[in-house]
Amino acid sequence: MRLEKRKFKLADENGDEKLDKDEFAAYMMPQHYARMMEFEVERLKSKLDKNYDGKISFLEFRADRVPLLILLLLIFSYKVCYLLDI
Ligand SMILES: [Ca+2]
Ligand SMILES: [Ca+2]
Repeated sequence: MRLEKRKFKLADENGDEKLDKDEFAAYMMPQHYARMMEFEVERLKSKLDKNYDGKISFLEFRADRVPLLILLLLIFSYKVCYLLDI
Protein backbone atom coordinates (compact mmCIF):
# COMPACT_ATOMS: atom_id res chain seq x y z
CA MET A 1 0.00 0.00 0.00
CA ARG A 2 1.34 3.41 -0.87
CA LEU A 3 2.57 5.49 2.04
CA GLU A 4 0.03 8.28 1.64
CA LYS A 5 -2.82 5.75 1.53
CA ARG A 6 -1.50 4.06 4.69
CA LYS A 7 -1.19 7.42 6.38
CA PHE A 8 -4.75 8.32 5.35
CA LYS A 9 -6.09 5.03 6.71
CA LEU A 10 -4.27 5.55 10.01
CA ALA A 11 -5.69 9.05 10.32
CA ASP A 12 -9.21 7.79 9.46
CA GLU A 13 -9.86 6.50 12.94
CA ASN A 14 -13.51 5.48 12.38
CA GLY A 15 -12.74 3.88 9.00
CA ASP A 16 -15.39 5.72 6.97
CA GLU A 17 -12.80 6.70 4.33
CA LYS A 18 -13.30 10.38 5.10
CA LEU A 19 -11.37 12.62 7.45
CA ASP A 20 -13.34 14.63 9.96
CA LYS A 21 -11.75 17.60 11.72
CA ASP A 22 -9.83 15.57 14.30
CA GLU A 23 -8.77 12.92 11.78
CA PHE A 24 -7.56 15.62 9.38
CA ALA A 25 -5.55 17.17 12.19
CA ALA A 26 -3.98 13.75 12.81
CA TYR A 27 -3.09 13.49 9.13
CA MET A 28 -1.60 16.98 8.93
CA MET A 29 0.10 17.04 12.35
CA PRO A 30 1.04 13.41 12.98
CA GLN A 31 3.52 14.40 15.67
CA HIS A 32 0.61 15.04 18.03
CA TYR A 33 -0.97 11.60 17.66
CA ALA A 34 0.56 8.37 18.94
CA ARG A 35 -1.05 6.23 16.22
CA MET A 36 0.42 8.49 13.54
CA MET A 37 3.79 8.95 15.22
CA GLU A 38 4.71 5.28 14.83
CA PHE A 39 3.97 5.51 11.10
CA GLU A 40 6.07 8.65 10.72
CA VAL A 41 9.03 7.13 12.55
CA GLU A 42 8.82 3.99 10.40
CA ARG A 43 8.49 6.04 7.20
CA LEU A 44 11.55 8.14 7.97
CA LYS A 45 13.52 5.11 9.15
CA SER A 46 12.74 3.33 5.89
CA LYS A 47 13.93 6.35 3.96
CA LEU A 48 17.26 6.43 5.82
CA ASP A 49 17.86 2.67 5.76
CA LYS A 50 19.50 2.51 2.34
CA ASN A 51 20.67 -1.11 2.60
CA TYR A 52 17.31 -2.35 4.00
CA ASP A 53 18.82 -4.10 7.02
CA GLY A 54 16.30 -2.56 9.39
CA LYS A 55 18.89 -0.39 11.10
CA ILE A 56 20.38 3.05 10.54
CA SER A 57 24.17 3.07 10.29
CA PHE A 58 26.18 6.21 10.91
CA LEU A 59 26.87 6.55 7.17
CA GLU A 60 23.15 6.27 6.43
CA PHE A 61 22.54 8.72 9.23
CA ARG A 62 24.97 11.24 7.77
CA ALA A 63 23.86 10.70 4.19
CA ASP A 64 20.45 12.14 4.81
CA ARG A 65 20.42 14.57 7.71
CA VAL A 66 17.25 16.48 6.86
CA PRO A 67 14.80 13.57 7.38
CA LEU A 68 16.62 12.69 10.58
CA LEU A 69 16.29 16.23 11.82
CA ILE A 70 12.57 16.05 11.01
CA LEU A 71 12.31 12.74 12.86
CA LEU A 72 14.03 14.20 15.90
CA LEU A 73 11.75 17.24 15.81
CA LEU A 74 8.70 14.97 15.55
CA ILE A 75 9.84 12.89 18.52
CA PHE A 76 10.70 16.00 20.52
CA SER A 77 7.37 17.70 19.80
CA TYR A 78 5.49 14.49 20.56
CA LYS A 79 7.26 14.17 23.91
CA VAL A 80 6.56 17.82 24.74
CA CYS A 81 2.88 17.38 23.88
CA TYR A 82 2.78 14.22 25.96
CA LEU A 83 4.37 15.95 28.93
CA LEU A 84 2.06 18.96 28.59
CA ASP A 85 -0.93 16.63 28.03
CA ILE A 86 -2.08 18.49 24.87
CA1 LIG B 1 -13.23 9.13 9.25
CA1 LIG C 1 20.81 0.19 7.18
